[in-house]
Amino acid sequence: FSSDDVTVVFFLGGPGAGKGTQSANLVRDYGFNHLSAGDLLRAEQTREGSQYGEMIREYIREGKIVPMEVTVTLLSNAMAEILEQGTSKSTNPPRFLIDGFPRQLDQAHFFEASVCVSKLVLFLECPEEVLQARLLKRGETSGREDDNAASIKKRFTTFLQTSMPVVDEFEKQGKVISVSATGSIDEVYELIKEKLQEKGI
Ligand code: UP5
Ligand code: MG
Repeated sequence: FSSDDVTVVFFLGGPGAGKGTQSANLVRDYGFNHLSAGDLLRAEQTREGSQYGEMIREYIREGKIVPMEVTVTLLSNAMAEILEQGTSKSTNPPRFLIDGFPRQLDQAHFFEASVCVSKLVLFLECPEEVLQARLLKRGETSGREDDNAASIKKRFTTFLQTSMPVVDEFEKQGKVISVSATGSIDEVYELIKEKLQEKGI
């Protein structure tokens, strides 16, 4: 896709930072099409006949990053489907909010070279203690296999070691909008809206 035809915003932040929660607000108010890489991987994991199911389950439980061929294919297929079926929200050009991807530098490079160059990166900043508390609480009811103390720790380590370099690189390109995500859901959303407005969105 050409970045003239579609607007891609990557939505990054540690595990439990609130990407999914704030995505719902952004879809409602800005006409974004929301694609969560984690949700797409979990759907593929349980899809009948998928050859990747077991592999995805193992990677997610260990907080490791699934090989990008799988993730990028799921994302670009989902984008194409939305555009082809005309189910895109009504902005022109269509906007895609890509939640939880790219989590590794080579994945950022590969996606931008083969699918689409991003316009912005929205980054939710949040300390580990806050993330851990949110995820342990959600784990009481979420049924997510990675919402337990051991997996949360691994997810956070992967985030720091492997995913933060992606944010740092986009920061150098001046593309990152960084928002503190420790406040309430409404407070965080207010900050996001302010910063988007500064960027003319
Ligand atoms: N909550 C949210 N905001 C709050 C606030 N301001 N105050 C108080 N509570 C708040 O929120 C998490 C919880 O916190 C919820 O209970 C919410 O109510 C509350 P949520 O909005 O779900 O946060 P989010 O950032 O989306 O957290 P998530 O757990 O989805 O983050 P992850 O990045 O860990 O998960 P994701 O699904 O993206 O990835 C899971 C795994 O898939 C990865 O670990 C990896 O193994 C794999 N993966 C890949 O391999 N490649 C990819 O490209 C993507 C994923
Ligand atoms: Mg999420």
